[in-house]
This record gives sequence, structure tokens and C-alpha cells, in this order.
Amino acid sequence: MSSKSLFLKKPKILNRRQFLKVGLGGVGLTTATIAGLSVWQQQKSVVRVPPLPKIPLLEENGFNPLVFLRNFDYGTVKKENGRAVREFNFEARTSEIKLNAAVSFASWNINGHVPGPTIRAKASDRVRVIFNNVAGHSHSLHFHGIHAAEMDGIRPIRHKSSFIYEFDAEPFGVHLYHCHISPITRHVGKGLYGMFIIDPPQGRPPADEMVLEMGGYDTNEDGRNELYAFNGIPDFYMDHPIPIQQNQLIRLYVMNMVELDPVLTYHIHANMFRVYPTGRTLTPGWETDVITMGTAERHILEFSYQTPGMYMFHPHQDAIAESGCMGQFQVVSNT
Ligand SMILES: [Cu+2]
Repeated sequence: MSSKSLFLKKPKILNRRQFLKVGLGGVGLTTATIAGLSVWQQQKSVVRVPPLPKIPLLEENGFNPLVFLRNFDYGTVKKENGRAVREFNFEARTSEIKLNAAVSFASWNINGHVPGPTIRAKASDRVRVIFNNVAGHSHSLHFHGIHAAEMDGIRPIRHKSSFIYEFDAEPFGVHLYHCHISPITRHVGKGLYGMFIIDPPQGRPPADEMVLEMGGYDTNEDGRNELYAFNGIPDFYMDHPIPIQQNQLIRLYVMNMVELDPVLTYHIHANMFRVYPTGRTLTPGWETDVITMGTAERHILEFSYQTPGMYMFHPHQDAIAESGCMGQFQVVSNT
């Protein structure tokens, strides 16, 4: 089987019981394959991902940011004229999300949560997004990447209407999609955005891969953000740290989708990371511990932690960090 056809298989995600079964006795490690790894990558090596804690309260939003973090949607793969087509079903909705104990927010979103699904393809795959708008007013989907003008998503798709966006996945890198209806600041600020990853033809080395999207919420519509979040829910990863394994390569797809603030940084504590700008390179551009991003900028960051413990991450605009855009990695010991 060619590497391409192997890639087209959906990676297997283990449940907790299966996960524990494959623990490496003797060295005290637990192992798992993860959604971010294609099958051909999994064959080369096993990536260690600690089990996630069970968190019943997550049901209230119908959305668990700890699961979202590593959840890559590869679409439904069809063969058409000998070619792989990845089909995704997107529904624009209006739904209430609970940002904290006191604040609920009427979000505009894809498939019921903020951010929308992280969709993923391999360079030169055909991508087909079936967009159905049931949100109550017009929206659209504008994809970053290279495509024809008629697929650029600036035309409004009215309530109870559909449109099919279709294009080749080019170029490889970290991209995004978002609504492009005016006022765009409001449509994006309400939550209608998500990440679109295009893997390079040769793939990337095995890693524990995860997505962090920074967003802002203007909860009182005064033209300023009152709350901020990684992956939709303010302070979620402070209350529920992200478990990662000691000495495991982490590949972070990080994006700034904050409207109303011109720029955010991203910083991790007690470590450095290698930067792959816009995910457009296979070798890192530089190494640092803080990176500056304007709205819609995104990068791949790679790092690993040598010492178990809790390590914070946040933008270094501390007022923004302290308004919900803050989280922690819990580095789990290998012994
Ligand atoms: Cu919109």
C-alpha cells in the first residue's frame, strides 16, 4: 500500500481502557496512538499521551476542550476519478455557550462549538466543505490557502441556504477558515472560525500534536473584549491542565483569532520552543519562548519538557492572560 493510501485511513483513537491495555509494562509508560498522527506516522513510532481526566461538567457546553485539543477531523474520504476527496459537513449555528459560572454568550459557530472543527488534509488532496447555514442570518466560509475566486467565501450564504466550497489543499501549512460577512470583527468575535491544517507530502516526525486557538469575547458589545480563551472556554486549561508526557515531543498548532486587540503573544514557562512559521517549513526558523502574532497569524511550535510538574502558558499581554487566556501543561513523569 502506498504511503498516500495509508494516510487516507482515519487514525485510530484508543479509549481509556484500550489505552491502559497498551501500557508499556516494565518501563512504567502508557502509550497511545493519537488522532493527530496518520497511520504511516504511527508505524514509525509510538507517541506517549497521558490519559485525560474524566470531567463530567463539560457536558454543559456539549464540548470538551481537552478532547478538542487533539481532535483532528480528516473528513469522509471518497475516491473520485482516482483522486482522494475529503468531504466535511459544516453547519453554521447560533448557540449559547457558558463561558464561566456567571457569563453565557450567544455564539455564532460551526457545528455547535467555538472554535469550529480542526480540519486536516494532505497537500494536493481535494477538499469539499458542504456548508449549511441554519444560524438565523447570513454567514460564509472564507478559507486561507490558495483557491479560485468563486471559492473565496466572501458571498453571503443566507439562512436556510447551502453552498459547497471545493478546492485543492494548497499549500501545506497551518491555515484557517472564518466567516467573511461584514462586520467581520463581529462574526469572528462571535466564534465563527477554525483551523485548517494541510500536512506536507512527506509528513512530519511523530509527535503529540495539539491545537491552541486564542479567541476574545466582547460580552457586553462595547467594542472591547471582556474575556479571552484558549479553544473557546476561558481559563479552562487552568482548571483542567493539559497532560503531556515527560520528554515527549509536543507539536503545537497555535493561532491568534482575537479581534479588537491588534496583537497577542504566546509564551510557555520554563522552556523554549522551535518555530515553524505558518507551518510552511520542515525545519524550524528560530527558537524562542515568546512569539508575537497579529490576528489570523498561526505557527507550529515544537518543544518537550524534561522535568515533571505544572507549567503555565499564556499571552504575555498579562491583562489578556488574566482575563481567561491562560492554561497549564501538566508534565507527567516517565518513571
Ligand atoms: Cu458570519
